[in-house]
This record gives sequence, C-alpha cells and structure tokens, in this order.
Amino acid sequence: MPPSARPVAAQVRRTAVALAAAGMLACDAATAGNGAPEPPIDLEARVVATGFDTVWELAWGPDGQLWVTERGGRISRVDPQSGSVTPVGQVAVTEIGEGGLMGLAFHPDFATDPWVYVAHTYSSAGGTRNRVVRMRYTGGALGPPEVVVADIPGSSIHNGSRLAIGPDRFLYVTTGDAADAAIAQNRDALAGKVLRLTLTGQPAPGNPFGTRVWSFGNRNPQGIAFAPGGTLYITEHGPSDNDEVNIVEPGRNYGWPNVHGRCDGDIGAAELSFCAANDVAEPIANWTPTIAPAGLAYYDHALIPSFRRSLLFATLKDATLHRLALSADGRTVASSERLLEREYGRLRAVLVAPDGSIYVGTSNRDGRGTPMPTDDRIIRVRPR
Ligand SMILES: [Ca+2]
Ligand SMILES: [Ca+2]
Repeated sequence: MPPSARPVAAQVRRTAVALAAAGMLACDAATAGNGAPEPPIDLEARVVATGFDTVWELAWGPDGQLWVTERGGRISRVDPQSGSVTPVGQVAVTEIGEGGLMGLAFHPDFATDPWVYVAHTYSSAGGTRNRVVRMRYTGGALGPPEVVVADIPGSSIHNGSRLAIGPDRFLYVTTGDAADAAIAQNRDALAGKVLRLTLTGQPAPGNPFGTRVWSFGNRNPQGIAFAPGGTLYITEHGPSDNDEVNIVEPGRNYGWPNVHGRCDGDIGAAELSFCAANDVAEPIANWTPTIAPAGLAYYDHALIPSFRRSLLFATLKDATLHRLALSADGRTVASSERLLEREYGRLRAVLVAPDGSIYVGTSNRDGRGTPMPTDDRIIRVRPR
C-alpha cells in the first residue's frame, strides 16, 4: 500500500442521528437500506491532490477532469489519475468569514455551450452580497463573468451557495440567511432559500410563487444533490442544535428560524403551533449536537453495491464523511454510517465520479481547522 493510501473503516453503526422513521433504525452491517445482503466493504482512501486553500466545491467536468473551487477565488482542473493541478481561472471574490468562491456547476449542454456557473461573495455599496455568474470555458481558460443572479444578501456567515443543475435543466441555488434569521421566512427575499432559475438566471417556469424562490425557511444549506428519480436533497447547518437533511419540494416552508429540526417542541411550544399553522416540512434526519454538514452527493453506482441509494455528505465540525442509506422511496433514512472519521480534518465537498469512486475535499485552511502541511487535500475513496 502506498504511504498515502489507507483502509477505510467502514462499519454501519447504530447512531445518534434522530431518524424520521425510528422503526427503520434496526439495521446492522449485514443489511443495506433495501434489506439485501451486503458483502463486506473493503475500501481504500488515497490522497490524490494536495496544496489547496479551502476546497469548497468538487465537480466532475464534462472533460473527465475534477474541477475544484477554492474559497479565495481560484478554479482548477485536477487530473484524477496524476493529481496534477491546472488553474483555469481566478474569480474576483470577497473572501470574508465563510464567504468567497463557493459552488460550481456545468451547463447541461457543455459540449456546445461551455458555460461554467459559480457562486461567490462580493462587496457592493449595499454591503456583502452573493451572486451566481457564468463564464465560458474556451482554450483551457475561463472567460469574463456574466451575471446570472446578483444581489443575494450575504454576510461573513451563512452564505449557502451550493449549485446544481436539475434533471429539468434548471439551475438550483442554495442561499443562506446571511445572519438575518427572519429573512428566511420572507418569500420575497433571495436569502434563506432554495432558488430555481433558468440557465440565464430568470425565475424558472412553474416556480411556486412566480419568483426565483423554490423553497423557503432554510438557514444555511451548503449541500445539494438530486437522486436519479428527481428527488432533491439538501443539507443545512442548524444553529447550536439541529443540523438537517431535507427533501426539497416546491413552495414548502422548512421552518427556520421558528422551527429547529423536527416539529417536536424542543425549542418551545411555539414551534408546534408554527408547524401546524405553516405546514412546515420536517427534515428526514437531524443532529444535535451539530456536525456542520456541507457538500452532498447521491450514490447509486455498482462500484460499491452496498452504497447504492445512499446520501453521502461531508461534515466540517464532525470531520467525517457520513452515509445515509435511504428507504426504497427515498423519503426516510434506513441506516447511517461514518467514513473517514476524523482522519483528514474538516470535510467540505464530496463528489461521486462516473466510475463510482468518491472524492472528498478538505477545508482545513478555512480559519477553523488545524491544517497539515499538505492541506487542503482531495481524497479518493474506492474499493481496494
Ligand atoms: Ca428546517
Ligand atoms: Ca424542533
């Protein structure tokens, strides 16, 4: 085994996660979420690239390369075999607190329309803001940014900013509450939401309020992933309690700041009445103490059969890659598992490559970590 490779302790655990369907928690290493026998997992983690400063996004490019954003503004392509890093652009961003260059997504017709979409923090006369821009990728470099949507309230904390292209070919953008909790309940504001946009940034047809807003009452969603059937999942940072994984549906209210986690009254009786009055959507899983969930990916590849129909997400505070095995309908969590537990420090990004390998990016230079000399790093997990 090369020195950079090490076995992954992959054991399904009974867990402290509060599951939506507690009856489905009875799951051990012998069964997957679908009840089928699981062969033993023998996974290996290998550092494939080093020397980044706060990896924020990993995205598999149409060119077969691993695209990486760093919070300070650099966008690079990484050769997944050699680990060589080729910068392709530098976005002018305001790197402040948790803000900077964040999510990235590709135009669904990249071969003919080579647009790269990114979300980033910037400074305007009105203060700190976030926006989504797109840049054309030609000749190995990114062209000037074209604004897709701007003037999203921003802050040194809670900027959201994960991007995804849906199966409907619209652009989904997560936005944080920008340290203004009440704004999440304001349907006319772009902060504390999931947005659904055309590829040029207009409100997508069919949006529930005729605006860019798709869902509201979100606090700081930093992970987004679609299942093959189209179900949309997000991770959300809670306050000092109740981190969440949610299924996002149009027009739904996800509760923040009146509801933390489930409608269970844990923050007072007013939570119950708010839930009843607003048809609040509850998370499918939530965590207290918090774990700081960030990048999210859906796993459905034959390379690791026991991982099929799972959510994978990176955690910052918990410094662990979490796996949630989903029920057949994808709406509840059947079991959970911890991977790379505290081995690489803070984890921000996760990606499932077309060959079924899992890539994870660290965030140890974000001001809250303890970086190793080689941080930040990109790690690949796959069967030995
Ligand atoms: Ca919520
Ligand atoms: Ca609650």
